[in-house]
Amino acid sequence: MIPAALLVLSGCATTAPSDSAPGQQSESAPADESLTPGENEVITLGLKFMPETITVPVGTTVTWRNGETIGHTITSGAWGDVNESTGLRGTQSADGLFDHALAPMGQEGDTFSFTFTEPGEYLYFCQPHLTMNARVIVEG
Ligand SMILES: [Cu+2]
Repeated sequence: MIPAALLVLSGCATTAPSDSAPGQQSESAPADESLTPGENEVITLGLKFMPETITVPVGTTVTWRNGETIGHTITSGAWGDVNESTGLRGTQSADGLFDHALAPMGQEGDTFSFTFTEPGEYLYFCQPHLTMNARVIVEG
């Protein structure tokens, strides 16, 4: 169990200087808090959408924010045949409602917003990353 203890110690050490993030963004939230999705917000992190299912009232603008330094896409359309052990989807079919190339965190274009004006279930995915499969449920 010594390795686990070392991991805990190093984790504490790396979280300490989180207040000194470069001030490109006007919000002064601590770094760890900035990786927590806000209301009507989805963050891309660890090749996942967080949360993977978000439920909002009709007329809501949902914002996606990149939480890591690689690009993603926010591509509307059905996905399926997700492998239970790997999380990789087997099928995808873009439907053209929205398709945004999300820039890496900290770069221009690292957020994307879309307003849902009709109730329904909207599936979307990230084109290059087969683990990134999510949905927006819009309640009327
Ligand atoms: Cu991605």
